[in-house]
Amino acid sequence: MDNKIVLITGATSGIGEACARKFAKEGWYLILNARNVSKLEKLIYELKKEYPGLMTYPLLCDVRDRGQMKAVLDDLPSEWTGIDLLINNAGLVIGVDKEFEGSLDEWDIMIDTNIKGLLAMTRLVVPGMIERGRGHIINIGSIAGDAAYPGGSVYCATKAAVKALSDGLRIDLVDTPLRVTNIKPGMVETNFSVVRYRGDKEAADNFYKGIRPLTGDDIAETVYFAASAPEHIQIAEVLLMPTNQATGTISYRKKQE
Ligand code: NDP
Ligand code: 8X3
Repeated sequence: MDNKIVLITGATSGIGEACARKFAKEGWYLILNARNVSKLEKLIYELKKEYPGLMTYPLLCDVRDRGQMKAVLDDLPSEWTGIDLLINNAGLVIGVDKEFEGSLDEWDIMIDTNIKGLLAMTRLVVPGMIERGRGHIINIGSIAGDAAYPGGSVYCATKAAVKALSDGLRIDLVDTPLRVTNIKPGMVETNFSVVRYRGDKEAADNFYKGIRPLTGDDIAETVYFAASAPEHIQIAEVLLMPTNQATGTISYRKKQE
């Protein structure tokens, strides 16, 4: 296929979905990973309606399931194997518990998704990129990886790991044409906070009250900027946040009436 191919993990919501829309608009072909078949079918239907020439390939798997991930990647038809860009986006936070009080099971889910899922996908996709002599890996890290904040220690640790894995991969690929980018957003209004507050939509909405958060589209624009930079430029990291956010813990919220 002549068009470039991007594989996006966690493509059915928020930042991943916004990336799918942006790259479709820019004429890329999409391998869209999701674990929920009906959400993925709906997204593909909408995308094809908006971009009639678009080619998509559904990559159904939970990124925590290494065996399933390998099987679906091994099954890629030959015209889809030439992946130009991997966006490791699937990720989540659950809870705001203290490190000595939270649930080990919920922490496993975060660690297995945000670290081990990203690592397994990288391990499976990057060798082909090296063989083809081209490729770019964009990891969705977070401002949370720069410093821990109250009630976020495990999530922050997973995003610090994403930074270390991005930096390590960049070092390991230094003698190749491949590029590695870590995009580190601050507050972005997606389904992320609903998951953080275990489905409590009101608590999630309150988190964004009085501040204008970033959107998935804002992040997708930044991801696309990094992906479309001239090949001799490697955008290593981007930290971006709302104008009224200064760090992971310091934000200004307008008083509500
Ligand atoms: P959303 O909850 O809106 O989207 C997360 C996506 O990841 C969903 O499509 C979800 O699928 C998918 N996903 C979660 N677990 C798995 C899994 N095991 N296998 C496959 N897919 C999975 O949140 P965001 O778009 O905000 O989050 C995307 C990334 O951005 C995450 O890595 C997050 O840590 C990061 N981030 C988010 C910020 C924010 O403020 N929103 C800020 C900084 C970083 P499903 O719908 O099936 O659950
Ligand atoms: C998400 C950003 O600061 O809400 O990674 O944890 S934050």
